[in-house]
Amino acid sequence: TRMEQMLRQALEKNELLLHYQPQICAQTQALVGAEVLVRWQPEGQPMVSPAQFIPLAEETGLIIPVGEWIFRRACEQYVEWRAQGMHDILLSVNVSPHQIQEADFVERFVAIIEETGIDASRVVLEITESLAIQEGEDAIPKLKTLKQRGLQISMDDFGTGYSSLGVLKLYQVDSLKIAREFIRDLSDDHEQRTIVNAILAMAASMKLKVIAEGVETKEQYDHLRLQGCDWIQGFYFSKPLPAEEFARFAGGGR
Ligand code: G
Ligand code: G
Ligand code: MN
Ligand code: NA
Repeated sequence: TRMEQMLRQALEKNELLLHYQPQICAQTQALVGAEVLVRWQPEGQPMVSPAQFIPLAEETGLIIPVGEWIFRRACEQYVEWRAQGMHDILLSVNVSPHQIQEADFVERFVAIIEETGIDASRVVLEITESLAIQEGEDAIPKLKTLKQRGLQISMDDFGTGYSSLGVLKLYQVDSLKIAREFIRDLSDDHEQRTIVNAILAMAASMKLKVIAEGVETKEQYDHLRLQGCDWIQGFYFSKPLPAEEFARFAGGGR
């Protein structure tokens, strides 16, 4: 398709860019991390949402070079920020199951860590549970190897799809992200509140950090903070920001 051809060229034409969404400590409101979110701005065209082009990249295999570019660029940016004096926050990068399934996934990611010089313990790989990753049982030793290199693993969109308690143990995740769907109706839906409270209690007993996504209101933030949620990500604190704006946010001493 035309869009596939365009995406194929996007890397060489330098049309991909990264935004960074602040992650905030619920108790202190200090900046604790950034989620890397890719953007595609084709020349002379409107911005294409990753919700559209990531699935296309996955179908066509382009997710491999695109995902590698994203990880390298994000690590380079992080190292640059540290040299400029930014605090040593966490850097969370979404990783597609298709990337993990590649035979040389671990080697490629380790090489990027070494080449960029980023502190591996600051890197969080956000994985999503899916049939693809369940079937590829070799994902588990791969993630284990990366954990031994110091990286952290986070389960994205927790509570949707196939994610379960067993899966958290299996992948030895360090943290989980409560899916936006559960946060949305938090203030007025008793059932959603029960689910979120149960996830928080379960995570605490498993000694997992919890980050809530899609937090847009003070009511949602207050509820999560009082229930012991560790970190908050959402428009209430900030939308995803271009690199320069993120650096300003980080320096602004929230
Ligand atoms: O940023 P936005 O909310 O529009 O992202 C939409 C979807 O695209 C989200 O599900 C997000 O996880 C995914 N996405 C954004 N950036 C990346 C990325 O760098 N890699 C992968 N694999 N998915 C991404
Ligand atoms: O699926 P994943 O969690 O990787 O994607 C995160 C997506 O959520 C990003 O595309 C980002 O733009 C979006 N997002 C982040 N904060 C909020 C929010 O507070 N509300 C809504 N509606 N979307 C958000
Ligand atoms: Mn994510
Ligand atoms: Na998510």
